[in-house]
Amino acid sequence: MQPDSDLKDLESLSIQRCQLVDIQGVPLPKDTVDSWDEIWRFQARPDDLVICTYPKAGTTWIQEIVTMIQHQGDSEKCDEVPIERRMPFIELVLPKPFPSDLEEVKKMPSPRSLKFHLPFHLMPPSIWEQNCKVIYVARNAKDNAVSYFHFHRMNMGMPEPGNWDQFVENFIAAKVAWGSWSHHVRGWWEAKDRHPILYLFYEDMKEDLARETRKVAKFLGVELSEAVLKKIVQHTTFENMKSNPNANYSTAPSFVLNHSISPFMRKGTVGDWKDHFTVAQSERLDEVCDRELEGSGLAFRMEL
Ligand code: PPS
Repeated sequence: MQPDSDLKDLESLSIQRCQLVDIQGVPLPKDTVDSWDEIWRFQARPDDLVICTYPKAGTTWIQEIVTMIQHQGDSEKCDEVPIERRMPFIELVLPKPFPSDLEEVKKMPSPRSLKFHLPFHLMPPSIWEQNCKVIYVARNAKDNAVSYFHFHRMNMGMPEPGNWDQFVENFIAAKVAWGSWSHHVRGWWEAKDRHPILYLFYEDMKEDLARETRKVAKFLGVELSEAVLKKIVQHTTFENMKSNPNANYSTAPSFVLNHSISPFMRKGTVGDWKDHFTVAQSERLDEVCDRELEGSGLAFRMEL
């Protein structure tokens, strides 16, 4: 969202790890909560496309797929703007003097694509008043937690994660930014029958990217030839996105994201949780998820 010159000026700054403050039972970064009235009053337009996930569930991946679909597989056009500046992240409010996407988004021409991580009940009501299309991606809780842990290590604006054992306790207790994983995936799952929401799973995308990309194109009302579909799938594999500076967050300010601690594009797999969770941690998270997802019909694959 910000012009390059603005970001370069900011390179001399540093950032502090944020504090979390509860809003309607969901811990969010303090600066987000301080701007909550403005976020809640966010004015959507009917042709806005919304992308929402629990953090680390595949946002960047679906953003790149959507942009490729919007540009009919033209990868140069897709990556004209680095991913972190392509779609405003509405509830991310950085401390001053960092610029806020909330201001920039008002000036953006339509149609806009917008990024959120909010649980369903905290989404600005105008999204539903304007009947915006939403793509939601969910990822199994354990891989999601592992990815979130490493993201906390490398993102200097996130709360201090502590070690894995400490982080996983906070994750299970929903004491992490954006709150409970199970409330998030369930809230959106139940909302999908009342609103134009395409609900995707990270594991399905790993299993068959072409099939899931076709679903996205259909939802967006875009016709794709088989040749274009092939280009999109090729461009959005983990390996290709990892080596693409406009999709791998390497152009984001380095004082915020430190890729030498852990790269943003880390592993991109299903089942990495097995190398992190103890049996006891795994069973405790299963127990919480089973209880909180009971009766929802939601099921996640933990391996492929
Ligand atoms: S964020 O910060 O919340 O926007 O992060 P998000 O993009 O949601 O999640 C990052 C994780 O998604 C993985 N990723 C991918 N996996 C497979 N294929 C592709 N193309 C892809 N692109 C991003 C990324 O590697 C992070 O997962 P982990 O498990 O940490 O590798």
